[in-house]
Amino acid sequence: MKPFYITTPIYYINAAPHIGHAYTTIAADVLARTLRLQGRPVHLLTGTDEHGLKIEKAASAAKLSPREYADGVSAKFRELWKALDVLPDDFIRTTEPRHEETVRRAFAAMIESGDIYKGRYSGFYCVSDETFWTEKETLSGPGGGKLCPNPDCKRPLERVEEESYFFRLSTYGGKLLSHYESHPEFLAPSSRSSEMKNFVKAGLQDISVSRTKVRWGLPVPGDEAHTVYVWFDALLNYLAAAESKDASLWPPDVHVVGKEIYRFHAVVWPAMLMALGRELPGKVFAHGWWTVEGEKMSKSKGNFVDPLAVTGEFGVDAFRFFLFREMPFGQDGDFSLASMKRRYNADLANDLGNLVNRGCDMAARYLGGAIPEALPDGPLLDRAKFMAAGAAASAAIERLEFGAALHDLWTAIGGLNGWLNEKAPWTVAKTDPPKAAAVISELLWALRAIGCWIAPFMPGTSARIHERIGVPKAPWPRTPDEARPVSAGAVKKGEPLFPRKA
Ligand code: ME8
Repeated sequence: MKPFYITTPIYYINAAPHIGHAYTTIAADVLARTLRLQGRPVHLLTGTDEHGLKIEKAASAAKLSPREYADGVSAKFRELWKALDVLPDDFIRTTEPRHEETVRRAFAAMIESGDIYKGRYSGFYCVSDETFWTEKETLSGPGGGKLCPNPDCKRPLERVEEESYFFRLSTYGGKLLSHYESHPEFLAPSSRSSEMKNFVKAGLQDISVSRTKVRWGLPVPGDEAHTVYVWFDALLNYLAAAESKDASLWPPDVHVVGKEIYRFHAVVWPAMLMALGRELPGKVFAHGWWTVEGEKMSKSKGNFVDPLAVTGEFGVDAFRFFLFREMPFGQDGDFSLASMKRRYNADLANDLGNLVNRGCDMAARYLGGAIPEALPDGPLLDRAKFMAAGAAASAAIERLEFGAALHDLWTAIGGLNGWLNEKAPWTVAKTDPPKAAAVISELLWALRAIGCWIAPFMPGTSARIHERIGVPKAPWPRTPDEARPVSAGAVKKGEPLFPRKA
């Protein structure tokens, strides 16, 4: 069976990783974990984007050679994924021979086919975005200078006048539009598709794919005065990684990217693949952006949030949870320590943590710590409805609707809390101990399922819940039967999973 191939963007290494980077990669990891729990083979790719002027400048500011600089920052990204419980199957660097070889071959093949030709570029270049702009597209700045039209950038642009290779993007408009039509799931979320379609319908220009002024890059095959434009280079990482591991991985099932790089992934990249005669990815999904305390994160404001600072205070799982609970995937949202704390206390300490604690404490007290072999006759809980929440969450994750998945799960957790208060086994125990025991064992059964369902978002917490209720390893239950209680598990009382934050 072909592994489900998921990619994140490869990250620029001109700055230390921040919560925006963590967002894309954790999203991909949540999807990967969900599919793995269902027993499907998955291949998750991430990596670092190491060529281009931006990196050359960052290296020189750090007084290092680009390669030394790249080695250091790329390693930081790898360590970050480990610290955030992200499990990539492959990590590609654009300075690796396997990547460089693919770029060289692709460039040469496209020169050969006529999809790349030599011309002269005259226009503007944004070093920060590594993006070319025509004069018409730019904004006017002070003193007649031109500014980057990306609303999140607006930095001064460099005027570029040079010989350049061009990719014949203009010839792919019709083919792209018919692909969008025949594959309605390709552009996602659907709210972003009209923007891409309109951009293509307005007419595509050929794009410059080489630079003569950038030395830190791959030489154009046969013409070393030019280096390959960093985006042409970077996009090919998805193909290079697949070809070097297992050719049957191709095509990717989903590229998860941020909205600001959607055009590269939804227009330029599929056109490049068409030129190369390769199959297109199944889906290109654009997520929204985080601001911090209402402000865009930027070097000038110095307000980048280091994910490790957040996890140091709240734990890895609370951070992974917050990212997807707080804003729907695909929309923009705001990060603040105050909202993180609010969610932590309400959803994790109160709703989930207390429920687990109550279940384990009561099991210790009324069941002697043992999980009963069989479920009570009941049903005391609407089991079908409860199980439907897990199935709905899993289906939502497959649609990359992570917020909806957590909403379903927390509705089920809220429902369990309400049900428990209504059944009040601590009171019933005084008059009808078997009935109280039945409610508690039903609760443990439900906690086992909750422990499974939260695993993609909160792998550590999932394991701790299962450990506490004496289920060392649990598969993903899709039906009540699969979620049957294990025999003779020992329930443990323990510390709160999420101690309240003052
Ligand atoms: O674009 N909120 O790399 P990158 C949410 N090298 N997501 C954010 C964010 C924020 N504030 N800031 C960044 C590149 N991201 C290229 C990709 S792929 C062939 C080449 C996300 O390091 C952003 O949306 O600038 C993107 O998905 C990812 O971080 C990488 O950004």
